[in-house]
Formats: sequence, structure tokens, C-alpha cells
Amino acid sequence: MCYLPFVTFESQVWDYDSCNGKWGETEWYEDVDVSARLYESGSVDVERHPKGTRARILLTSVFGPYAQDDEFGSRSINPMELYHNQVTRAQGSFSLRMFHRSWGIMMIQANISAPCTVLDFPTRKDFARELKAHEYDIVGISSIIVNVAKVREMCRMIRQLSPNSKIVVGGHVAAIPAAEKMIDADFIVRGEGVSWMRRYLGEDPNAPIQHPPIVSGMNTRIMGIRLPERKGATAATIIPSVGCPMGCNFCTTSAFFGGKGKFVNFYESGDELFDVMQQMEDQLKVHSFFVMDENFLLHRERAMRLLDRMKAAQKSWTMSVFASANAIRKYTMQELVELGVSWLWMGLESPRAGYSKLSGSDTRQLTRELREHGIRVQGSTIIGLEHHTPENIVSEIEHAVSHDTDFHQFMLYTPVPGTRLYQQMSDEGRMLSDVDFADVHGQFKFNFKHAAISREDSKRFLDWAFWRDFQVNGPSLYRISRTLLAGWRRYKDWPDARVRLRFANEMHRLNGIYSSALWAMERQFRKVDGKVSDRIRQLRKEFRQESGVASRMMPAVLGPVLLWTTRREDKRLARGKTYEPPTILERKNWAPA
Ligand code: B12
Ligand code: SF4
Repeated sequence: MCYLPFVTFESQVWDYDSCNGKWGETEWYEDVDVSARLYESGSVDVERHPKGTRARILLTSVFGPYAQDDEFGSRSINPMELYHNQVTRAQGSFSLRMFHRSWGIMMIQANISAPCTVLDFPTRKDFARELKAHEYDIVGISSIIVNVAKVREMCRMIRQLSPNSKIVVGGHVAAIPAAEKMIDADFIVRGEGVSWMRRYLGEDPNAPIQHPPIVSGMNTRIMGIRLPERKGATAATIIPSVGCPMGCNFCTTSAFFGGKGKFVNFYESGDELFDVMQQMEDQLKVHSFFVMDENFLLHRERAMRLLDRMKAAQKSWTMSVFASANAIRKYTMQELVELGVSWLWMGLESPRAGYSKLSGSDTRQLTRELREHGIRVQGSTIIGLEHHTPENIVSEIEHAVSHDTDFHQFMLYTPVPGTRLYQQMSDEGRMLSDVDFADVHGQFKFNFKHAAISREDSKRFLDWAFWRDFQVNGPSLYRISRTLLAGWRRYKDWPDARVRLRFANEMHRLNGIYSSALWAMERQFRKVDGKVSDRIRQLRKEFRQESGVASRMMPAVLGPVLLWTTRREDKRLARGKTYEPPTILERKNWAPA
């Protein structure tokens, strides 16, 4: 057994004998006392904590740093970033970099009346300090499967530093079969956590959901500069529901909240949603929303009622949403635009995969149409589906790339515990037993035996897909500028003032910035790919035609600065620079002990 030597926090020294080099499944089962109670979504027999709502609670995400290889399962290719991890990672200094808070624990904190601290993205040292600084009755850890080794370590630390705390583990990590044998927790909660925690504290699990004010992203960087964080400039996250009723076989979010036909709605109606959005508008001074619902447009009645309310109140809001192609097809383009849909994340998977969410949809035509209406499209394609072979995968990737989406996510087909796909692969004996959970994140290599593609090749094809999309379509920043311009041209004279205002706001706010970025991009691409550079120049000219004097002047000043920061960032990245989210601590209902 290898040894993780000594870890020093403040003046204390502890000895953690946690590491055996590989966090594979079998080694874990031996040395853990199996005491945890496992709760399925919606269990009603949850025992109440003796202190009820007087219990002092710490809710925490797993510790960082994240974007580096370490013995706790951090991986440099798996940073705590959405775009750079799985969307724009091949785009170098043009990659969009930003962090997102851990919304699950923020949601729980906002909906209990016990004194509660949320600790987001702590280091181990921060976590230890917080455990020692307050006597927590309950420590809740939120995690997904890749970070199970960190959960294990955090449980050990809690037992040592805060032995009277009850440990509750929630989030997708709870889907691991026999999780209770790997981590030394008291409770492991599968599924929706607000109602579970309310039951545990003796509160009404069905009380209305209070939405916390959530700024959707932070520490945003692109082209080597960190964007200023003005109040109201970043969208608010709204979480109308968790889960998805479509139940695609590989989908872990759907499976975790009940699977096909099931999901948990926090806000049933368009009226409720409107009220929440209005509250967020007041509190955060925002007009744009990132709607965290796996298939927002599927619920047409709710969306159309929201539109009625927006029209009546003259709200010129914008919305970023996730939706499947069949759900998008339930709306006309006008309805989507009036609803303020400005960014849409759509699963393209593969035309030959037979998913019902794609049935009857020509996704290429749909993408083109959406972009012509000023709606930015983020496509999502799966590499390594059952029908993929070394012979057909290249043409499947070319097909995906030909959508020319604004952003494109590529992910490996990955059987994840809790899903139907995982069950099927396990039954067929095709799961690879020696793959560390820390490497099961869809951006490395297969964790199962594919019929035609080897594990090594899975990574090559995945990497090639990212590279090819960037090579053919250019930086996403260029692509979103193009979509914005198309929307502005189409809707600048539109009869509905809400719609006009929205495009005008985006155009006036960003015109000069985008033009300057295009100026820098055009020059940066001259050496790399002349054709892409020409396309960027053409777009820059079109922007110029639509610009006022100030915006027309801006590229001459800001463009060279951005070119310089871009080149500086490229050098930094080449030297291995990575980014980490800041540690955040927030207390609610708090009174000193
Ligand atoms: C935002 C997000 C992120 C953010 C991370 C934010 C953060 N601070 O951790 C970013 C973009 C960085 C990210 C990265 C990744 N993510 Co992610 N992410 C999401 C996303 C889109 C939303 C999560 C969310 O807030 N949902 C809304 C909240 C309310 O739901 P929730 O978190 O599930 O919380 C509820 C319950 O789970 C439970 N609960 C949660 N925590 C706790 C704690 C306690 C104590 C209790 C009792 C209950 C409880 O109660 C909550 C309320 O009901 C989900 C998809 C989704 N729709 O959920 C994927 C998802 C969580 N991510 C996933 C994955 C795989 C990843 C990556 C590995 C992917 C990748 N290659 O990029 C990386 C990992 C990075 C890393 N190093 O850890 C998977 C998890 C799969 C799994 N089975 O583990 C998901 C489900 C997406 C998917 N369908 O594949 N992600
Ligand atoms: S439509 Fe998307 S969110 Fe819904 S089950 Fe399928 S993959 Fe999951």
C-alpha cells in the first residue's frame, strides 16, 4: 500500500493512509465500515436529526485544486470549467473560460431554516479550517461520480476533525453501486436533495421552493483577459426542475431523478417561473437567464404561459436553455425569439442513433434556421455510439461539424452508474473493471468495451472532433458574433418592442467589443488558416456597416490590445497554465454558537 505522507493544516499533523495508488473499486471495499443508510429519491422514512432545525449545517462541494493530476482524482484534462473542459478546449486562447457555482447545495441552503454554511470549491485546508472553527451537527458533501475519491477523503477528515457530525453525501456520486461501502458517510442520498434535507430536519418537504439568487458564471476569461464583473452583466441561473422525462439510455441526469417519464418540477407553471425570474431581476439586476432545466422547451404550456406574462409586463428578457430537437420543433421561430431564447443547447448525438428526441428532425437545417434568427446554438455530439466504427466515425464527425454550430460539445459514449446503458453493459460483461472513476468523465477514453473502436482510439477520435470543429468553423467567439449580427439585422425593425430592444441592447453593448475581437482574431488566424481569417474579415466589415462612430473607432484601439493579450495567453497555456475557481463561503440563518 502506498502512503500519502503527512498533511499539515495549521499547526496540526494528521496521517492519512488513504492512497493505494489506484482508486479502483475492489480496493475500496475492504477497509470501510459499512454504516451508511442509502436513501432513494423521495424516501419518506428519513429519520429526523435530534436537533431538528437547530442543527448547524455545513454544505460543501469537493475540494480543489481540480485542473491538475493528483492522488485524489483531480485530472488536468478535467478542470472545473464547462466550456474549456468539454466544448472549446481545442480553441487555445479563444477558449471561453468560466466557473459555475455548485447550485445543488445553494438550492438546499436556501430552502432550510437551520443555520447553514455553504463552502464552495474549498481547498483541503479551507475545509479542515471550517470543520474546526464551528461545531457542525451535519456536514453535507455534494459530488459527482468522478470526484468520489475526494468524498472519501473528506469523510475521513470529518470523522477525525468533527467526530460528532453526521455526514450526508448527495449528488450524482450517490448513484455508484455500493457507494456506502466506499465512503464512510452516515447517509447517502440519491435524487432530489431539498426535500430530503427538509425531512431530515423535520421541515415540510413539500413547502414551496425558494430560489436562491445565482449569478450563472464567474471569473470569465477569453483572449487572455478577464472580463469585468458588473452587477447585472452576467445572467442569473434559474432552476425550474431537475431530471428529464425523455430517459435516453446513457443519460445520468434523467436516471438520477427517476428516469423515463419522471422528473422533479420546482416550479410547475409559467406564472411561478415568471415570479421567480422577476425576483431575480430585482435582486441581481439582470435581464438574462441561464435556465438550468434539461429540456426546458419540452414543457410547452409552461413556456407559453411565461411568454404571456413576459408580454404583459413588457419584459425584454433573454434566456439560455437546453432543449431536444423534437421539443424545439413544437415552437415557431417567432415564438422562440419572443420568448427571448438567445442560446440553445441541443443534443445532436448522431442521426443514426435512433433517439426519439431527434425523430423527424433535420438538425442541420434546424441549426441554420435558429442561427438565422439570432439564436446561438450549442450542439452536442457523442463519440463512440454503438454503430460507430473506425470506418464511419470520421464521416459522422464531419456531419456533426457541418452543423456549423456556435459551440460544439463532444463527449464519449459513457456508461455511467445508475443509467440503463450501464446496466446493459454490465449485464453484457463489457464494463472495463480497471478504470478509475476519476477517469470516467467523457473526455478521456472509453470505460467499456466497444464493439469496433479500441480504448486508445476513442481518445484520438474525440480529440480529432474538437480539432476539426475548430479548424473548419473557427473560434466560437467569431461564430457567436455572426449569429448576433444575423439576429440584429432580422429583428432591428421588428414590430414587438421587447424583441427590438433585446437585439438592440446586445448589439449596442457588444458591437465595438466584438469588432475589436474580430480584428485581433483575423490577424491571429492569418498565419494559421487564411480562409478562416478571410471569413472573419468579411464579418468585421459587416459589423462596421451596422456600427455607430464610436464602435467603428474601437477596433483601432482595442484590437491591438486584444491581439497582444491573446498571444500572451497562448504562451501561458503552452507553459501549462491552468485556472481554478475561487473558494466561496456563505452563511445563512447564522448566529454565533
Ligand atoms: C453545472 C454543472 C457543472 C459545472 C460544475 C459546477 C460545480 N460547482 O460542481 C461544470 C460545468 C464545471 C461541470 C463540470 C463537469 N461535469 Co457537470 N454538470 C453541471 C450540470 C449542468 C448542472 C448541475 C446542477 O447544478 N444542477 C441543478 C442542481 C439543483 O441539481 P444537482 O446538482 O443534481 O443537485 C440536486 C441533487 O443532486 C441533490 N444534491 C446535490 N448535492 C447534494 C448534497 C447533499 C448533502 C444532498 C443531501 C443532496 C444533494 O440535491 C440537489 C437538489 O435536488 C449537470 C447536469 C444537470 N442538469 O444537473 C452536470 C453534471 C452534474 N456534470 C456531469 C459531469 C460528468 C461533469 C464533468 C465530469 C464533465 C466534463 N467532462 O466536463 C465535469 C467535472 C468537473 C470536475 N472536475 O469535477 C454529470 C455528472 C455525471 C455523474 N453521474 O456523476 C452531469 C449530471 C451531466 C451529465 N448528464 O452527464 N458540471
Ligand atoms: S433529452 Fe437530453 S436530458 Fe433528456 S434524457 Fe435525453 S440526453 Fe438526457
